[in-house]
Amino acid sequence: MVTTQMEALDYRAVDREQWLHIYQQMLKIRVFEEHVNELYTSAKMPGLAHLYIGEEAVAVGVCEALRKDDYITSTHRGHGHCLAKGATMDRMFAELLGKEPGYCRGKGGSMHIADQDTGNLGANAIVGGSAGIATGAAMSAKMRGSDQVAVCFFGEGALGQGLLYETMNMAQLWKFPVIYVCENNLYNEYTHHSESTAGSMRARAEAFGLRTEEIDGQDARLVYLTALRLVERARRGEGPAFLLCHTYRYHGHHVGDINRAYYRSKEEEQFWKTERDPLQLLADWLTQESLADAGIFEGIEKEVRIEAEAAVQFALNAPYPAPEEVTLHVYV
Ligand SMILES: Cc1ncc(C[n+]2csc(CCOP(=O)(O)OP(=O)(O)O)c2C)c(N)n1
Repeated sequence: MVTTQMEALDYRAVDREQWLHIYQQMLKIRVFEEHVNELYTSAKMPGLAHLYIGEEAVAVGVCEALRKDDYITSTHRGHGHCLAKGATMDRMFAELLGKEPGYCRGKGGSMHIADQDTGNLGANAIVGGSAGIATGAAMSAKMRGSDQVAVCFFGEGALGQGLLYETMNMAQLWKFPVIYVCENNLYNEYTHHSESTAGSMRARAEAFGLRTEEIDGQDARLVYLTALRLVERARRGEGPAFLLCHTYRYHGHHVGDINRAYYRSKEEEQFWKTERDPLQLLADWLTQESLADAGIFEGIEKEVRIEAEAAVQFALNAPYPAPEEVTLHVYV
């Protein structure tokens, strides 16, 4: 894995509370999604969901570098991005269960969560579809003279979508404050990226002159500090960037993808879970640096689990939207 500029990053310049907050945010995503899996397998959740477990350091590292009024756009695998940008678990669960207090009044579901209050312009089930939305938001920020930044999250499968290159070209020409964050979790559905994506991933963005960083997406410290630099640079008007993060999804492409042996091995999954887990890596480092101990992690976990269980109950007990609302907020 290529790690650019790592030597120049000073982890110790960030205070302990911020690292613990990053750990807590990652754990929140993991616990949220464990509940999503449980809700799906116990037939309480309609539709399906694409779990983000294993990739938490990317969403949290990047979103922690953003302000509340900055924008993000997300993907079909978007729960982590929404939570990291400030969505609350109760309204997220409600949305997934199709309930009225959900972020889109239960009409969006897992793949279409948007939340204007936290700058989340929406998850998007169309692979690569949100590149235009994020780039447009960055263009708007520039035209309004605000110093907001937009982040476009997408999987490496979106590198096959032409829209991404049209928008990168425009963003670089007009110096839009947008950061394209590619989460390379190795697979596009059930196909390894090497079978669908020719050449170099980073060279695609470099060809347009975008500032490009390629990093270990399992190291939350590295993601956070690299994202901070790119965000500050974009805020100063120095233009867009491409952040390529190498990561891994622990679960299947979606919750129903149980038997994965035909496209990846159990050994590979085990390796990432035991050797490259983003929560464990951060916890180990904090412990080694004497910044935290087992008691602190236990306390955080207890808090997160209590919050998640209350949020699930809230969503299960929440009402469905009234049938007469079916065309409300629907545009043609
Ligand atoms: C335009 C488009 N083509 C195909 C699909 C079907 N599809 C859904 S997810 C997916 C794979 C996406 O892979 P990647 O972008 O790497 O994201 P990941 O699922 O790995 O997070 C595909 C092909 C789609 N949703 N949109």
